[in-house]
Amino acid sequence: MTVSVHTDGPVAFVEIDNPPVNAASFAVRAGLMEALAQTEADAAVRAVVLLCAGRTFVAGADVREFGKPPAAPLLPDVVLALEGARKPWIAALHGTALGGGLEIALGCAYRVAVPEAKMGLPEVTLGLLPGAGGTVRLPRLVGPVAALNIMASGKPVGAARALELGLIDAVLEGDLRAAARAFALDIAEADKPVLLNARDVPAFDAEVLHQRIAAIRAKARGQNSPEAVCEAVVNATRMGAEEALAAERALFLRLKDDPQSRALRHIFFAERSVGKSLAAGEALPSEHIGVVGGGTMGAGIAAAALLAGFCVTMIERNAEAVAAGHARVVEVLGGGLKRGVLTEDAHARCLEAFSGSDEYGALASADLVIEAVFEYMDVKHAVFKALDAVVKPEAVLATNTSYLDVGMIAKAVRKPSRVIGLHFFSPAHIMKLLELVIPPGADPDAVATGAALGKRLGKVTVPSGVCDGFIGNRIMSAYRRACEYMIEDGALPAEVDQAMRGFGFPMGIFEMQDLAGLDISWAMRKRQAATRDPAQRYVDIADQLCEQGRFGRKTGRGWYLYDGKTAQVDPEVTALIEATSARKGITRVSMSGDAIMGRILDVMQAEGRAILAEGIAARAEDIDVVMVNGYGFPRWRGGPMFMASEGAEI
Ligand code: 3H9
Repeated sequence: MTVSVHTDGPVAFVEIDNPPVNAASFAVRAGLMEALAQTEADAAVRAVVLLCAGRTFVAGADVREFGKPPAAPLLPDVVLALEGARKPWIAALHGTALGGGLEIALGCAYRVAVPEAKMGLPEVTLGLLPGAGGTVRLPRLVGPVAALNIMASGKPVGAARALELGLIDAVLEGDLRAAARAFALDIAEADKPVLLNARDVPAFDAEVLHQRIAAIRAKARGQNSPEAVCEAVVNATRMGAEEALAAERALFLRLKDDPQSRALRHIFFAERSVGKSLAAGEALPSEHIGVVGGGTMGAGIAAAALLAGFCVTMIERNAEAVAAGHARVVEVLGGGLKRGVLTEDAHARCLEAFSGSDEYGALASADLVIEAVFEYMDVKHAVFKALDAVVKPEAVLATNTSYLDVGMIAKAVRKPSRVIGLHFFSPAHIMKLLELVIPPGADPDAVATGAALGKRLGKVTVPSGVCDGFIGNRIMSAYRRACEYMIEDGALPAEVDQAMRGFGFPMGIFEMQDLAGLDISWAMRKRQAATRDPAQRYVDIADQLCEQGRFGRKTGRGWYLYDGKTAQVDPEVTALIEATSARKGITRVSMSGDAIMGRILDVMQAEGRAILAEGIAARAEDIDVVMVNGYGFPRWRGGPMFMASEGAEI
């Protein structure tokens, strides 16, 4: 039974059991209606406790049902029916009461929760708004400003904060069932609280609400759901409940069929299914992680591992480099403490679990070592040879290379099958994406160990085969090249960047290069010059900038001129670009923003198709997950391959 009723004296327990996350699918909705009828009809029942089996209270509507025709009873009607019960219902929350789950709880007369429970309305992250009365009931319960913050951010609040806000009535310690029963007996004889729908919105500061709405609109960058959330909250403050519920329903239905929501749902499921088809291997237990290299990347990886509870040993060439690497990690952890994402205790534990050394022997007990040194094959080989001499025979060895052949690197060790690639993105303790690079012949246990590490670090871990740049950097190289062609053919960097921002990227490719620094890729291009195919078109504008010492933001000049953090178009760069086109005999033709972005998208999709055909990515969805989580592709567009499959236009 998906929903069962069990009576214990005057208290009835209605329990939902719909693994994995108790989503409010058809069987749950129908079961709740039956449970309501049964408990209303049972004269012995004075109060009803609604709770869930398994790891969580209802985590939302069943998103998988959104592509199908709706089947009655619909969730808004179920919530209305619960709200109309003659007997008090008490929602007893544990895990994550999200979306439609929290809306069910809002239909109950009371809400109680265990201290660890979290509550939220994350619909906006799926391109939706709460559609089962949440936009109407939450503002009436906690006030419109707090309700707007919860709905527009999509972020859950903890039980303590929920109690402060008045979202729940009590935090219950100990066994939830027993504590909720005691709560039910306490309130069974009291008058039922006034229905949320019958209440007025509490007094609020209209100016504050308008400022919040303006800030949300400014941040939405083309997304429709934040705007709909704002509209619904304003409705809740101006309309009676019935009218506001009808308006919410209309907004919800419009958003459900909006391509933005389809795209966000696509990414939601793509992220959860990525890597599931990997060959079965057994992850080796890992507690001690080694990191070779204490630069920005190595320090970020070390910090990420410490934050996830690992012991970390960092290796550098000499005592001075060890100290510098150590300082970088300490700085990252200190930042976490300052921002409040780390408690004092957790911060102290991280520092205690961290050590540095200039002796590879310190890695003798490491279960997994990640190398993050310079991108030169001979340097990598030296590191892997040194590791091979000291680590346990079963330890997994990983390289964080961004583009070198992982199979070639593996040749430095006696058992190459234990070598994999773990390609992190900078800053490694923040960026969600991890490419798990699998060279031919890799041991499935080593691969499973890398995947398990990614999971524990909270990363979205995407398997990739070996090729130049793997999935993400290979696609980025392709569209960067296309952008260089476009500036030689007639567009200007600011026009390309503007087109990308307009599409939804947080920044354009040229701004991004200025931020990262132009010198590293310049050095790489110089190394590759001898092997470059002379027949292939080559744009040397970036080289010319570097020759003038224009390395990007850090030198105050790159593709743009910088005054502090503000980028300005530099007429000298424009002149240099125009002179280059003239030197090559190219008649410059200007391009519209749509034409620029259309070209970028075409190139991304063509490279994505090649990556799939070569088996570098297992699925088109994986490419979308990479582009969205590592390269700023707007999530609400679903990724380049999703756009291609939908025939979507810019
Ligand atoms: C909504 O409620 C609309 C209403 O306002 C109005 C209605 C009219 N549906 O993430 P995990 C699956 S919109 C279907 O790996 P975790 C997921 O695909 C919804 N399936 O676990 C995966 O399946 P599989 C608002 C769902 O412990 C499995 O559950 N709610 C749903 O890391 C485990 O997921 C949300 O947006 C769903 N709603 O995290 C909450 N949710 O095993 C979305 C999960 O086959 N969910 N699945 O791969 C989450 O944020 C996380 O899943 C949660 C658990 C925090 C609950």
